[in-house]
Formats: sequence, structure tokens, C-alpha cells
Amino acid sequence: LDSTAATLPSVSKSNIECRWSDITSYAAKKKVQSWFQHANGNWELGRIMSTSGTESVISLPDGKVLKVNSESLIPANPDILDGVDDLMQLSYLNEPSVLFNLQYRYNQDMIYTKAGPVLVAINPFKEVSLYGNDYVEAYKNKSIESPHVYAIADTAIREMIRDEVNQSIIISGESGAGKTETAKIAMQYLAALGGGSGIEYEILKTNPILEAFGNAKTLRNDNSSRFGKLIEIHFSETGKISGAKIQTFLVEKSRVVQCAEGERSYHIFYQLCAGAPRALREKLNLKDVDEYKYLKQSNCYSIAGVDDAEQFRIVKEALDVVHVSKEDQENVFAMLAAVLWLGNVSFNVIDNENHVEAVADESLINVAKLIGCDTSELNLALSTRKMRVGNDNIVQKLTLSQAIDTRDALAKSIYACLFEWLVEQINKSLAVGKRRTGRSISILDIYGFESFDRNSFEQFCINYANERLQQHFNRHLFKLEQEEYIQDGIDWAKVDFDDNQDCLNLFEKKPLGLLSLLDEESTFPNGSDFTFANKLKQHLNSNPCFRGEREKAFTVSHFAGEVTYDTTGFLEKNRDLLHLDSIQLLSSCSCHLPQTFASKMFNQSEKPVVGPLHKAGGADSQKLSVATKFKGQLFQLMQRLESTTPHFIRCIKPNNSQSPGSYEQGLVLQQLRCCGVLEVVRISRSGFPTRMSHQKFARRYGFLLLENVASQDPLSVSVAILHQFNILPEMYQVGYTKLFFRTGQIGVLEDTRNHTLHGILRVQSCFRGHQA
Ligand code: AOV
Ligand code: MG
Repeated sequence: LDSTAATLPSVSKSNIECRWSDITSYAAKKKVQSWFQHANGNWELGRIMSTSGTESVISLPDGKVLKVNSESLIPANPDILDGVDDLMQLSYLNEPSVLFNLQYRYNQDMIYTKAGPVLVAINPFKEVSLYGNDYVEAYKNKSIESPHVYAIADTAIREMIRDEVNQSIIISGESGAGKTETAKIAMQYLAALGGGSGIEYEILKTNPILEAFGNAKTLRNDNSSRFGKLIEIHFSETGKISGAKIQTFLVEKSRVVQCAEGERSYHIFYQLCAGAPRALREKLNLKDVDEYKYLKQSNCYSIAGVDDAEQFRIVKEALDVVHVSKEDQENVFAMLAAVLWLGNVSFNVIDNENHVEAVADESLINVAKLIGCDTSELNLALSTRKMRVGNDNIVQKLTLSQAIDTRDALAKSIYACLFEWLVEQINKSLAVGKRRTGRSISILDIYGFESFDRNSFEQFCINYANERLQQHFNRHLFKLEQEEYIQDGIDWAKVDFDDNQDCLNLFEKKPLGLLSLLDEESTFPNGSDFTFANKLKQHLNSNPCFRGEREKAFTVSHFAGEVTYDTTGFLEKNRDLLHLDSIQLLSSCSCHLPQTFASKMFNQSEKPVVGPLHKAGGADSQKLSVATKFKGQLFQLMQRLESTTPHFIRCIKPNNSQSPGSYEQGLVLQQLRCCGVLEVVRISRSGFPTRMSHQKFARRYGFLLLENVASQDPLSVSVAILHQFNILPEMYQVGYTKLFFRTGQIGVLEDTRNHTLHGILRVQSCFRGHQA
């Protein structure tokens, strides 16, 4: 007998109600299957041989027999429930059962599983044959029932038409979990069902473009989105796509000038260098990727299995499709080349105060040529700063580090403007015509939660966005649900869930929250990352979601885990200053894009103030801080989503090595826990997720009644319908204003309604045919 088994494992809240001791007598447990947790945390299915007192003896599949603490055993589901496609169907809803169920399906390439109203998608990291026309048809005709992104998209279309309410498909999950792929799969389905006008083809082609310019290889994901995206697809009355609008959020521009070992800058740079045809190469003076300092620093040029040259061809084709002219495409490539060459611009120290001048070499000449200015003007903009002192204009020389910062700021701004400009062009091409119906389905795909060894301002913003999104998820699936039941007088067992309001408060509270303190410090001329970190520690140390760390670091307890941020560069990135000299340079350029960018920057810089107050007078652009602007965007986004019916998809990353076939239980469990999937299932199981007002219900199904109802008020009609269709009393509740149904109940009624309606239509068209 081996008694080295783990002692009491950490059993989370969601397991507690499913312990053996709660559900059955000890005698009944003999020979039944049970989960046993190994010391490494993995669960294994065993069979209980005997139980005495607090100890049980169990046998494992490999023949081992263990003596374990009875309390540590968790009931397993009967074999017949192996791999159910909705976790709601599990008799025992505990963590190991859920983990096993998902794994069982995953091993057979069934990567989708419902968790009540939420679709769980586990990244296969390989091609699975679940997509394409046959599948689209099958989901459209409802000849397949198994959970799928297509099914979610189908529901969204149907509900949009049925309820005349805008819909949203909200995709979340950690970095590399599969959000972007899932978003594309959803778009595919919508395009297939709503296609016809040709605009759907354009919509699909926005993906390779935005991925080329907004995705990059990170340590977590070879194709990591470095921007957030909401695409709103509009439909006409007849359910056909009439146009679309893309909104993007905070693209990570620091990557253009700086990126960590083993990561890459944006795909498009490598694609351009690898794929540009000879004429273009010569025109832009393009070199190989390893000749550009911005690309060289991370020591990583290629991605396994990706042909950058081929991708370049795909992107160019896509640009054609969304009506970016050949001329504009060339302008875009010129801007990319200018950014690359900027990175190679170097400086010479010219006096003993460390003042510099740009070296007039090939790189400086190329940048000037590509943006359309003189090398001398470019040199001045990079190595000096004009200031106004009293009534005089003075020119101040820059030091080496100031000049490098100015150069990098220019490169970042050009890239960010280019990205924004591209999105505008795409939106023009996809613009919804005048016949706007106001019906739309939005798909949200943002950068997933990130935690690296070193986390900076970018992770701070990304994780804050994920925190906001998590609250939206909570609000819908827990809070609003409960509130609605209570309002309508429905008896309802409360389910606890992890609210992340505390963490959001830590970010958003005024004046003592992370964002306010960051902005405040950013406005102080003498503020530094160090003084910022100290302020945080001084004001926030009592907050349970915050912990000050050594030196300039601090830790935040996010819903998805703790992340330690290094404040180095926070202030500079938050201020995001571009000197007026640089903007003026761009506006004086002879090329069209730099001018456009300059006016964009001017408009942005006229807004209210955050930024160091210069004693010499406002020579620098002053504008909203990056964090404040981002927060504003997120609030707007949430407001927009609030007015839609949400459909949630949770992507799960089964391993950290991006490899197929590997399912790490601990990693999956951690993701399931932090996003509250089990709680969602529990709430749905005990609740009544489908609801309809008495009026609407009576109107929708009243015509199916076989007998007249004495009283015609909506409630009486509704009750008569429920009786006629034998809907069991435990399957619904009648509230003050609405009817509440358990999952699946309304489906039967809908089917009957559709059949009957089709029957009526057939009869009518026969009748008309007869008349003619
Ligand atoms: P993410 O969007 O969630 O990460 P992606 O959608 O980029 O993650 O997925 C990462 C990689 O996983 C993809 O490049 C594919 O190789 C693979 N993958 C994901 N879903 C599927 C699928 N359904 N079928 C086949 N392969 C898939 V991030 O943007 O980093 O947060 O920020
Ligand atoms: Mg992504």
C-alpha cells in the first residue's frame, strides 16, 4: 500500500459542494469512480475500494493502490457522460470533471464545448477539419448541433433579426489562446450567410492587412495582436451584409523601436524586406532585415512555418481589394522604409556638452528622400529643438540621448499614424451605405492578458483592458442575471463569483488610483519613473490588489493572476511626446502621407493638457496622456457593448509551447478558474437564462394556439401556450413582467413556430401561383 499520496489538496470554492461527504453516504461510494489528485497537481480517475473513518483506499488504472484522505476525493461522473458537449450536463460539476471532459473532447479534436451560455474554445495549435463550406451549410441548416463558433455566429444573426437588437461576439482569453483565429472564423460564417454584395470579401481581406501591420511575434504567440479591434458588421433588413466599421485600440508603438530578444517587430517590416519586387526594392533602397537596427536588436528574423515574402503578396492583394490605390500602397511602403532607415540614423557628438548632429550617411539621406525633405531639415529636427523664450525664438541643441529619443519618437509616430490611416482607408472602403438599418454584429478581439518576466507600460494597458472586459463578462453573466431575477420576483439561489471591481478601482479611482497617479506624475517636470513608483507605494500600499516591490516595481493582483510591472519608461510612454519640430518637419515634407500624419498629430496635440510644462513655453505638443485616452476608449467600447446582446467565447491555451496534442491540466485549470467558467455553468444550471416579456411571448407564439383563450391578456395567452406545449413547471418561471426559461426550452417552441410559418408561406405561394 502506497501512502505517499498528496495530503489534502487545495480544493477551490467550486469543488466544495461536490465533495463525496456532501452527496452520498460512505457505503454507497464503494467501487465508484473518483478523482484523485497527485502531488504534482494532476488529477487521475480511480476507483474507491474501501472507506473507513477519514481514510479511503483507491485503485488507479495502472494497478497502484493508494490509501488517501477521504476528504481529498472528488466524485467523478459516470462514463456515459464522458465528453458531453455542454458542461451543464455533468452530474458532478467539479474542477477535475470539467478538466477531464474538456480534455476528452480535445483529444478527439472537438475543441469547442459549451459552458452554459459561454463557448469554450481550446486552441488546437494545428489544423482541425471543422471549418469550410460544408460546415457552414450544416450549421446554417442546423444539421449539426455540436458547439462551434459557427453556432455562436448563427445565433447572433438569428437574434439580431428576431429581436431587432444589435449583437456582439466577445472573445477573450490569454495571449495565444486563439482569439484572433476565432474572430476570423466567426467573420467567415457571417460573410457566408450575409454575403452576396461582395462587401463580405472585402471584410475578410481586412484581416491579413491588419495582422501584417498590427501583429508581431512575441514570446507567447507567433502572431500576437498588438492592438485591440472591434469590427462592427452591418446588415440590411434582408440579413445581407451592407458594410462594416473597424475601430482599433492603442497599437503598441514602442515595438517599432524596441523589442525583446526572441520577439519581432511588426510582420509587415519583414514581409516588405522579403517580398518587395526588384523595382520597389530599388526605389525604397531596401536592404535585408539584418541591416536594420530596429529589426536587428531582438535577434529574431523569421517565424517557423511562415513565408514572409508570400505574406507580402497576400497583403498587397488584400490592399487592392479594399481599394487602397497602387500609388498609396507605394506611399505606405515608403513610410515603412523610412521608419526602418530612421532606426539606422546615428549621431556624432560635436561639442563638450554632449550635443550632437546626425551623421549624414546613407540612412539620413534615405529617410529624407522617402519622406520628401532636405537632409539638413531632417538633421535639424533630429538634433535641435526650437523654443520660445519671451519674445525670442531660440534653438537648443540636443544631447545624444535626447536626439535618440527624438528619432525614436518620430519613428513611432509615423508608424502609429500609418496604422491609423490604413484603418481609415479600410473603413472608407467598407463604409455602410445610406441604407443603414442599424442592425449589426460586432466582434471584439483584443490583446490577451499578458505576463512576462519583465512587464512594462504596454502590459499595464493590455491587462487593464482585459480587466475591463472581464467585468463586462461578470456583469452579464452574474450580476445582471441575478438583478433581473430579483426584480422580477423570481426565487433564485445566489451564486458567488469573483468580482474584479477592486482591481478596477485600483486602476481608475481618482485621485488615488494607478492611472490618476501616473497622469499626475507625468505632468510634473521633475517626475520620474522612480518618483512615480514611490508615489504608488505611498498611496496604494493598503489596497489588497496592490503591492509595492523593490526599486521601481509594483505588483497588481489581476483576475488572471499577479503581474509585476517595472515602471521604467512609464512616464515617457504615457506622455508620448512628439516635438513640435518633428511635426513641423512632416508637414513641410513634399510627400503626401507625412503631411497627412502631421495634421493628424496637430489635431491630437491641441487637446487638453498632460505633459511636462516647459518653462521655456509651450513648444512641445500637449495632449491627453496615453493612459487617459485609452481609458476613455475603453469606456466608450463598454458603453457600445452594453447596448448589444453579448455572446461570449472563452479561448483557452492548453500549453505554453504552442504545440498540438499537449494538454496541461494545471494551465487549463488556472484559466478556467480565473475567468469563472465553472461559476457560469452553475449559475446557468440553477437559473433561467432565456427570458421574454409576456407581450412578446404571446405575440410570437400566440398563433400556434389550437384553442381560443377566454382572456386575451398577454399573461393568459402565455400560460395557455405553455400548457399546450407541455412545458414542465420546473422548466420555467412566471415573473411580474417576463417569462423565464431554463436552457433549451424555447428551442422547441421556435422550431414549431418556424415549421408552421414555412407551412403557411408554402400554402400562400401555392395559392398565389394558382391565382396567376
Ligand atoms: P490570440 O489572438 O488569443 O493571442 P491567436 O488567435 O493568434 O491567439 O492564436 C495563436 C495561434 O494558435 C494561431 O496563430 C494558430 O496557430 C493557433 N490557433 C488558434 N486557434 C486555432 C484554430 N481554431 N485552429 C487552428 N489553429 C489555431 V494575443 O493576440 O497574443 O492575445 O495578443
Ligand atoms: Mg490576437
